Amino acid sequence: MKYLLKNGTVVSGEGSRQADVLIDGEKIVDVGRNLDAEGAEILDAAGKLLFPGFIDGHTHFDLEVAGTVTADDFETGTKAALLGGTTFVVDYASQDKGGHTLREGLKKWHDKADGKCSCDYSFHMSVVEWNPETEAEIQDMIDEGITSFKLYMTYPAMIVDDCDLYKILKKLGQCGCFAGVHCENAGVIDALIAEAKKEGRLGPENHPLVRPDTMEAEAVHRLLAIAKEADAPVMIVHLTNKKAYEEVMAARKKGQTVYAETCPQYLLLEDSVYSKPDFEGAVYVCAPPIRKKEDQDCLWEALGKEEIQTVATDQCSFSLEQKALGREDFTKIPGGLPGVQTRGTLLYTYGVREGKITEVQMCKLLSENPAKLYGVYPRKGVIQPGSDADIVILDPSREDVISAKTHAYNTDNNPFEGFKLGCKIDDVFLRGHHAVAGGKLKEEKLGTFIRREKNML
Ligand code: DUC
Ligand code: ZN
Repeated sequence: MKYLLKNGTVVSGEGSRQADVLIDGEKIVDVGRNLDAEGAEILDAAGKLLFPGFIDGHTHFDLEVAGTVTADDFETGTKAALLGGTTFVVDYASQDKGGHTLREGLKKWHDKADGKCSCDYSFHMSVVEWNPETEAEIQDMIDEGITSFKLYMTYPAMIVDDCDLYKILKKLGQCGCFAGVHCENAGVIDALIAEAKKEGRLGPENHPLVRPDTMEAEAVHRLLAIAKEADAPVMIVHLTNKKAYEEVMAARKKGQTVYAETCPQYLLLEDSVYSKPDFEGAVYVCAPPIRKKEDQDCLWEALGKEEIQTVATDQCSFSLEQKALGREDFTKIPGGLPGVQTRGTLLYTYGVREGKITEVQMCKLLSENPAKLYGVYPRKGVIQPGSDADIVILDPSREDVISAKTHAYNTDNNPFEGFKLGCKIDDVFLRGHHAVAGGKLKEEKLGTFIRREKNML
């Protein structure tokens, strides 16, 4: 099928320009002025922005958390993603503790995802145990197209200690790969939880108090010291606050390669949400928690200065019934929130329209940088001849409001409920398929597993 997108503004990491885009089959074949193509279906994109398909490097679909499983699996989750302009997700697969292999983890995630996805997909691999077999499997993962990894400094089922952290980072660095690391100080958080419970403080308003910014910053500092010793690049995933940001900047000043990711919830929500009445604070329970206004301001400023490389979502959704598992004890609330459907429209509305970032920077944050970091550039992340025809058409003249009543997630709550949007995404192309048209999903389950190269940012 051929499509000609006429008169839109094509956005890239270098700039925006008025151009037509010709799609033939799965690929973009031409970008330029006054293009013509016999037999092509023509779409008028005048007044609209054409972004390369958004890439979300941080999702959790079909994941077991706190004795339950995320409300969105790869089927519902990738539909919501595509409706929001995300054409490629990199979900977190995981090894299990107790002598299990990375290969078993990868198979498990392929079983969850294959044949179910409506956008393209890949996996990072979470390493939770380190031994000679796991070490040998790193190359196996790379051969399977899994070129990025994840490490946790918190959560009993996932945590690796500093000794293993050093060894794993060193190995990954030697292989030309990097890990995204969840940075929170597990020991102090455990102590703060024990104190809260002893004092009978069991509501969701205690969640941010037991996972303070200082304990994220401490873990970032420690991680970066270990990474320096291991001579390895790392990414801080879901960076939430000013103190942790300052640790990143201090390490970079000393010459370290440190990438940073943040998420819309840390840019747009404040920790007062945890004190909402009637247990509504549970909706916002995620780790690390939502922080304060000064942290938001710091993150926006960092985005404007291009000190943060990508905005992902940490998509991890639960129904209110699932959140209620922690009604008597906030530590039992399954942690996570949905976000894949609204990342682009939120970033455009509250970032670009408010002058905090430019549309070019938005393109870098959502498309170009993640494509490079996750080794799929220039196949993805750019609108140019030869690239996959993954294209988001964003209309800046439309308005919308986020609501759980209309969203595509398999949940009855949305942390951005009531947020006004100053744009709309009505059309999305996935590898040349006009999969979202008129704001509706027209073609499902076209997603393919993408084998990735190594980081090229
Ligand atoms: N944080 C969450 O809130 N949920 C899933 C994983 C994570 O790191
Ligand atoms: Zn996560």
